[in-house]
Amino acid sequence: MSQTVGHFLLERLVQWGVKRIYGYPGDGINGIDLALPAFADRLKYVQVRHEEMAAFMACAHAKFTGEPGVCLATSGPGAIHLLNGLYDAKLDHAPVVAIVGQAATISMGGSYQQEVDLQNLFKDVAGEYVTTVMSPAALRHSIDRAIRIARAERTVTCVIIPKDVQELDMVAPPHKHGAVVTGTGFTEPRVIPQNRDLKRAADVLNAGQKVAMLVGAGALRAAKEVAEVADLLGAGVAKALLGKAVLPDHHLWVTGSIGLLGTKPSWDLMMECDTLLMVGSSFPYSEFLPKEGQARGVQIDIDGRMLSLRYPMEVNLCGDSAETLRALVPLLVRKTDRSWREKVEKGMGDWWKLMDERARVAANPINPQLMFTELSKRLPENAILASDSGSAANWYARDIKIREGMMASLSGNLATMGPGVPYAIAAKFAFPDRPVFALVGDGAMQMNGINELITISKYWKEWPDPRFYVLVLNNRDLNQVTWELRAMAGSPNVPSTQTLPDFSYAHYAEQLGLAGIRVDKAAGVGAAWETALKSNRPVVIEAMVDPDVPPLPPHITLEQAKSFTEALLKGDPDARGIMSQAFHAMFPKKE
Ligand SMILES: Cc1ncc(C[n+]2csc(CCOP(=O)(O)OP(=O)(O)O)c2C)c(N)n1
Ligand SMILES: [Mg+2]
Repeated sequence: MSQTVGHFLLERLVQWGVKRIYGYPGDGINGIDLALPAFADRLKYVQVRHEEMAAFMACAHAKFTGEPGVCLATSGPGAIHLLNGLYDAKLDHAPVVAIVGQAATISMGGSYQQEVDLQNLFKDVAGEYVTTVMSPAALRHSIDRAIRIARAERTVTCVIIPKDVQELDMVAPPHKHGAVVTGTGFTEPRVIPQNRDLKRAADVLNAGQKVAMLVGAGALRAAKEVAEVADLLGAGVAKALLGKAVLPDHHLWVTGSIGLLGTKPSWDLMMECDTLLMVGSSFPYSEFLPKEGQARGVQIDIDGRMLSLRYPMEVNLCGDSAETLRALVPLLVRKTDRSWREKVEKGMGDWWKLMDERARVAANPINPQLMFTELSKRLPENAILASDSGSAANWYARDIKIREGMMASLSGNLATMGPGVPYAIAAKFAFPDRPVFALVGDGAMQMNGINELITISKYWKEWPDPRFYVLVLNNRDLNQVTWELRAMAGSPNVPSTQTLPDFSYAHYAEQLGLAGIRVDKAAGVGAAWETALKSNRPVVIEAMVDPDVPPLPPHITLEQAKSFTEALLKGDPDARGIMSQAFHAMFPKKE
């Protein structure tokens, strides 16, 4: 029986093991969409509200499962809408394949309606592989290569299919000169550095007396090995944002997040260490790493391009994190002097107490940190968390204690607003029996989240387990940037750009048939979480939080403190509230 190109495309995706596509229709992909019903039992189509969300979901699918995510959008506007989500995937090294339509081959080059130079548009974001399928015989290799390259390079690839080609009869590549004959399948290789380099690395690590480790997304599947090496080296371990789920936070030698959203113990760890072992991270802010020359460095990364990128390393090991650490273990000598690690643990013990105190500082009406510490205590087993960018990312980074078996992610390198809710949706589709949490600011909700609540209302009854929670921080402000303006630029608040219109997120959720909980008193925070966790349907928890609680960097530099004070002196309209909040946060009073 003859088969169209559109039909073969879906069949090939199934052969590659793809189970779900995130998409939005348009006449540029009708030839693909028409074939979808024939695959209903093998390929789930998730209809989103905006193509950018489809790309975020494909990205989150890749981040949470390790499999490539697939998104499908029409030509012109649909393809353009994908871009931000695709960049999120590219920057965080998540394998994502974008399939997009194009004007018909008979009209291409004719300045035709919805005709955009897609090959050029995607050239940067899908730089490793973007191709336009001009003939049915070229489809097979195009899709095979797009998926294989996305996986092998951990990046974004794109297949553009003109609409008339989608409707043509499929033709297998002929057995003749000029044909490209490809197959499916990819398995990860085992990549381990040379023995001599492992030995050099071990020598550096064995010589150190104060070893700091920094782990990122590349170490997510190497938890056991990271813990074993850290124990041998008596090291403290800081976690880059994307590596939050590498290790549970109950170990006091885990110093949590690093950087502007980091902890003081991570800062101290880096400033005082004599040796740095970095595993699977491209954490960008070098000023939070040791000063050049202070520490001897060893780095492990599967991607040779990422080595010695943030700190000049003495030994650069190109290899898989788990395999390389395992190969290092027999070469390491267990440090008998544990005083460095004990110091780290003491610092972390104090830090957790401080976090708890900061969360309990009274605010008007709710201190946002309290939402996170109260959630942290109650997080169900195997929870999956997705944070948005904004102040939520600070509290997510510092106040949520990850436990074993949990997963957590966000937009790390692009740090874009808007992925919180779509990431959580993709997590739920990938792991329908696990509880999923989106932690989102009101700006990000207004940008994307409230629209994707409609997607949740469309699909949640299909989920065998309804546990799905969206925390909205309603502060009527683009607060993270408001603080950046204050702390970095020394400018006063700019209400015309920063203040957000109010919106009733909880009521809106109810209107969609979801549960809505609005909490506006600190005393009600614990109870709000308890009620939410018992809900028989997805819940939006709208928390009325105080925009004057400062997401202070772990170490306020003199410069930042100065511009902060100047902003207040120049008549920032919120000056009094901020002043009192900053004061309490820095010098919390014991209750
Ligand atoms: C697409 C995009 N636009 C703008 C920014 C800059 N930005 C980063 S955080 C932020 C504020 C987020 O506000 P909201 O979601 O309300 O969270 P809040 O910080 O108020 O808790 C902005 C504007 C961004 N990162 N991404
Ligand atoms: Mg806000």
